[in-house]
Amino acid sequence: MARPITHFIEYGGITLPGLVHNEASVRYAHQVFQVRDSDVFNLTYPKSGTTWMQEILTLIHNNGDPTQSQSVPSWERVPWIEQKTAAEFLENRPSPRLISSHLPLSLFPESFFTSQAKVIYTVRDPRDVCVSLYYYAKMSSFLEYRENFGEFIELFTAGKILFGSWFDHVKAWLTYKDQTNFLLLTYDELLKDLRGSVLHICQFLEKDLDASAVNSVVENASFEMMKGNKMVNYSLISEDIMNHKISPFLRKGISGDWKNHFTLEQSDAFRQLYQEKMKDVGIKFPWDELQSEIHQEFGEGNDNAAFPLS
Ligand code: PPS
Repeated sequence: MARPITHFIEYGGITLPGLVHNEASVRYAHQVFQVRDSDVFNLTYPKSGTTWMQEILTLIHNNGDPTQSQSVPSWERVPWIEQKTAAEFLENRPSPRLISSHLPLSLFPESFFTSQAKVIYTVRDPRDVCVSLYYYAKMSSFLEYRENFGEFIELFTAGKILFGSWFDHVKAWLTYKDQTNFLLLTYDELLKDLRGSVLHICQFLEKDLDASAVNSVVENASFEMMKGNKMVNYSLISEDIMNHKISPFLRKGISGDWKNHFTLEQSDAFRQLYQEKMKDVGIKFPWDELQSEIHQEFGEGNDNAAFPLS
């Protein structure tokens, strides 16, 4: 079946899908939106854990009570400021507002920079982001897609993809890492220790949850629970926009799936690009180590998947 014609908009040097954005909506986020000191931002490059954090923040906000998570779609509870519906969802909402955004630093609301609002920035291994985005582009009708994964990696590394380059996004936001209103998390640490991460987020937000509330956050924000929750698994969206039979939105929910998709040649090329682009960042991510492991473990010229598939 032919994919419907995809419509994109350009704003401030990045490309966004026209289905939920237009120039006015991004300009509104950038120049008009009034940030409040009590706002909490869930900030990510796409496919890095946005939906997961929407769920975690909603549950923390509700002291572990899952009623809202199970009755209101995630994109209404923690809406994106850059989307067309932002003003409708956010302007009259009582504080504290929970807000999502994929915007790069350069397009973030101007009013944020004089506010005390808090930002949680979740970063994921860019190779896993690329794989997740590949399947998302495949199942959705509004994104740039290439069936050939090598060609898709090229789109991704060139930043010719929604919200521009992963490298530019992450590097710019990491300049904020030492600010007291900025919490840097990785998808990997959420996976490894969800409870510890929830406690860390609660501390950052100055939210004092008792043990049973924390248990409920952890339980309801698990991959299995979210996969079964139609308010967060995107099954409410019509099939011609997102076809979950092609690939579910909540697909695998793991770290390292890139090893099943990148050839050694592709992973070597990516590692070189990564090292070059990220050399001045001054921060170590869990996936930085893996990059050199691969190089040691596999000689050049092996064009099978970088790790055994088992
Ligand atoms: S989007 O479209 O930008 O909002 O996507 P985003 O939510 O950032 O990323 C989707 C990926 O996050 C995974 N996910 C989770 N992983 C583990 N546990 C939980 N609870 C969870 N919730 C969402 C989701 O499965 C996508 O990753 P992949 O690798 O495609 O499975």
